Amino acid sequence: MESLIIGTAGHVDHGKTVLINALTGADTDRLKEEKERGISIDLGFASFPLPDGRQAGIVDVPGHEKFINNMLVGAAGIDLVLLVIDVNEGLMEQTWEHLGILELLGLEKGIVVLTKIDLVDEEWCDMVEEEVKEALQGTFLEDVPCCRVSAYSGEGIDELKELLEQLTATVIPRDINAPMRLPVDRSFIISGFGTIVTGTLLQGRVQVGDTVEILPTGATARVRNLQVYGRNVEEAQAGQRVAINLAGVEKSEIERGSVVCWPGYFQLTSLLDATMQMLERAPRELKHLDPVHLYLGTTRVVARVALLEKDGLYPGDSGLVQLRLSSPLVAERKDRFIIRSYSPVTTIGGGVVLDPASERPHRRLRDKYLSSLKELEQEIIETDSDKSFVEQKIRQLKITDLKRLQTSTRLGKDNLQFIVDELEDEGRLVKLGDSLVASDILEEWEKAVVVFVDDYHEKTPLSPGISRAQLKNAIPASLSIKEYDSFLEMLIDQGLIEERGDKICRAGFIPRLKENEQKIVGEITSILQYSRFQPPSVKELAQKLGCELDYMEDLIDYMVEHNMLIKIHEDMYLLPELYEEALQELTKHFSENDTITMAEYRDLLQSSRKYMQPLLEYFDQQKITRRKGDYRVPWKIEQGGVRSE
Ligand SMILES: Nc1nc2c(ncn2[C@@H]2O[C@H](COP(=O)(O)OP(=O)(O)OP(=O)(O)O)[C@@H](O)[C@H]2O)c(=O)[nH]1
Ligand SMILES: [Mg+2]
Repeated sequence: MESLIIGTAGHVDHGKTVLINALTGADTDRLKEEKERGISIDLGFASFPLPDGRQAGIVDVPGHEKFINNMLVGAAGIDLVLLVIDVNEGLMEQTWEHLGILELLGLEKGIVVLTKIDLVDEEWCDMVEEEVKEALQGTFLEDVPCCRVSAYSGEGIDELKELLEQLTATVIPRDINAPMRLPVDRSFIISGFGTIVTGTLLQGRVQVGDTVEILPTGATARVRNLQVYGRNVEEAQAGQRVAINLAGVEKSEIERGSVVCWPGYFQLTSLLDATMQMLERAPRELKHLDPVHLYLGTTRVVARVALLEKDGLYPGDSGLVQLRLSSPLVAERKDRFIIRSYSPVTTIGGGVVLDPASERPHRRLRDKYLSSLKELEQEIIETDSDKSFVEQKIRQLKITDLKRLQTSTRLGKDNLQFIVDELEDEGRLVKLGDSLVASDILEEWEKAVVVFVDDYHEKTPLSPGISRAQLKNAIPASLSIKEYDSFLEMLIDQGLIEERGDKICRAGFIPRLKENEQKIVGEITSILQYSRFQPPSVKELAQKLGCELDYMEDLIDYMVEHNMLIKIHEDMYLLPELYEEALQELTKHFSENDTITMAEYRDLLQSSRKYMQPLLEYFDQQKITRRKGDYRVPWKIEQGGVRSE
């Protein structure tokens, strides 16, 4: 069953409540004080069965300027409006104020109703209608039908019902598959039942037995009973006026302005990026960081408006703003809000939320934020698509996974997945394992890594490459190990870099020696040939050849890397041919003996204990020999893989 909400608007005493009574038979002025004073104070609700079987709810709002707060609560969540004008008075102060509010809330449909026609003649009616039509030019109610009624005589009421039926047929139904969200407009206790809340279900659906969350307190409660238009139901859907009987929650935890919603889906926010429009009729300009009253849904908080692109917003102006709230509320992208000046309290403007979870206070006039917010604004105005919003969030977060993105965008999981897939297909984002990065940001990182590696090679041409840990500094974002590994793997796949051992180098990189270095390498080789099995240490080599120690170490590393040297120990390097010779001596010895002592080996190689110890340890390491007390035996592997003792 489709549902929708018809709102009312208009100056005090212009006949809204009596009109609703004529349409539905309900008296929406239920308070004693309302009866006594003959004016509406708080919101009233009535159900209105449309002739085609659909149900509508009608919201009666007070017209008196003192109760505009209540009107604002009622105006949130309506689908179309009856702008009620007393034909005797025409457009008055609150007619304009309500109209401005509805326009700022993005309402697009409505009917103008001239009331109390029993008190005037037709000529007067024609004249007032003419005037009203002219005055409404340029508003969302220009060229809408105008209906003349008398609630007393009943004249025009049937025509109005017919018009309503036609117009309601054009209302786009609310999304019943979105996460459930109900801004509370009333909460009260009925003895024997407990806490009851009412409101217009903005999106999604709710069933008896559901667990719901209440924000901002964060309390959870169970739906014990549900009523829609006074009837018990098992399920209520978006677009309906709903009364929920909640179990497990105190009345103090829930009040007008609270939000009843799916648990865990909605979040509180205190920082909103928005686009704001000032009313033409606003009494003065809004300055940077002016305090205001912000009305969103059924909530009202004090906020400061940071003007992001202008020094002042003048009546009729619009601009990007950041709303810094004094207490958090639930807001979603595309939510509309109204701003009233702090004191004296008058409606001055309103706008649309572009980003409900602004990451930090923006500095003014900063291009970076402005251009991205402008894009969002454009998207909302033109295509109403979530895509660019998602893309921007990904960019802001630098690297994110779906879960974090969902918290950040507040979009439904399926919807978000769909958008992410689309962005990936279009090449606008790239997946790094489970994480997402905007493709242009990834490109920047690629460039940064390449430059970093190139720079490293340039500075240390002898080094085979850079360590992974060191290379991570090239990326201007903090990546998890998993993300970093996926990123490097991608660069390796693209042929930009190569992994050699535990080092990363540019693909195809060959450490090269300069001419003078080749000469030094030659000299090192000669010295080592000459010193045979008593090679000088690296330090001694550096001294002998007049080089810096660091430099000599690089050269030696290079020679090891290129099999020009064998590293026996931190400070003992042998030329490969000498190593072979040493090995041959050992093998020869073992062909005739079962064991060898360090002294025996030393004599064989005409060396000294200082060198023999590291060399034999090296053989042990290589599993050529095995130490047994003071001597060594060959490390034999027997058939079947069992080592001999
Ligand atoms: N003659 C005549 N009087 C009407 C008609 N409709 C309303 N009235 C009178 O106008 C006065 C105000 O009517 P309400 O319906 O209470 O006006 P309202 O717009 O709800 O007023 P607020 O809620 O206070 O803003 C009452 O005294 C009604 O009796 C009508 O069609 N004909
Ligand atoms: Mg009223």
